[in-house]
Amino acid sequence: MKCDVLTLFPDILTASLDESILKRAREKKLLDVKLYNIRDFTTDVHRTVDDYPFGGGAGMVFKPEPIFKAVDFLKEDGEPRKVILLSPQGKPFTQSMAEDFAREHRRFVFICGRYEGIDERVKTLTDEEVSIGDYVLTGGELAALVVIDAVTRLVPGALGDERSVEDESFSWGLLDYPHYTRPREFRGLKVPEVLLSGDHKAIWRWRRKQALQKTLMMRPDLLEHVEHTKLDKEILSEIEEE
Ligand code: 6GU
Repeated sequence: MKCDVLTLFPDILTASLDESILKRAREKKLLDVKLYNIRDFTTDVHRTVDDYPFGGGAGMVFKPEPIFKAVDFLKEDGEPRKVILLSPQGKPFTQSMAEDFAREHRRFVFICGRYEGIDERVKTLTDEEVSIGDYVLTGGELAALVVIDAVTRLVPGALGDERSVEDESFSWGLLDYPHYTRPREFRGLKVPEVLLSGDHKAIWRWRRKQALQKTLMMRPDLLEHVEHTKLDKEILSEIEEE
């Protein structure tokens, strides 16, 4: 994944990009993130990025000029880019959107909004407006990180073990099943016997049942999108009877 991030606070992103999986992905050239400070694209002596809202009201509005200048600058090399505005008004970011982004080999530009809002004309520059959930953040930086993180771990080679992507939760459309490691017993809490049995079919079934149960309890809405196999239906009726 190649992306350019336009922000007033590049440092919010640097710490995360310099740790763990994202750091390793960058070292392996699987992830390329360039951070640009929008303030560097201002032209006045005060480096102004915001202004009062037309029509009045509280708060400031992000000016269009520096953002247009920054995007023009990025587009100079002629490489096609998908421009994404991060804002609470955007389309909800989902795992399936992350999968689409991971498949696309274009560059991405993430514009991180700030203040009470952004001049509406900036949207003429963007291909998509994306939100990471129904709550309001002080800016789009954390959202950009969330998107970069979720997409990077889907890039082949970014995780040590590729099975972890396929195995887990949302790739089944369900929440994840519980995990255990050593010791077998810790403070009186035992690891479920089936996981020690070596019976892979029984383990698979137990995990599927746990995932179905957890999803039924925490996120029943997710089950509407899951196609249940014969075994799922059998497990679900078992759950119903319990
Ligand atoms: Cl993308 N930006 C802001 N400021 N708040 C958000 C968001 C984005 N997604 C959810 N809340």
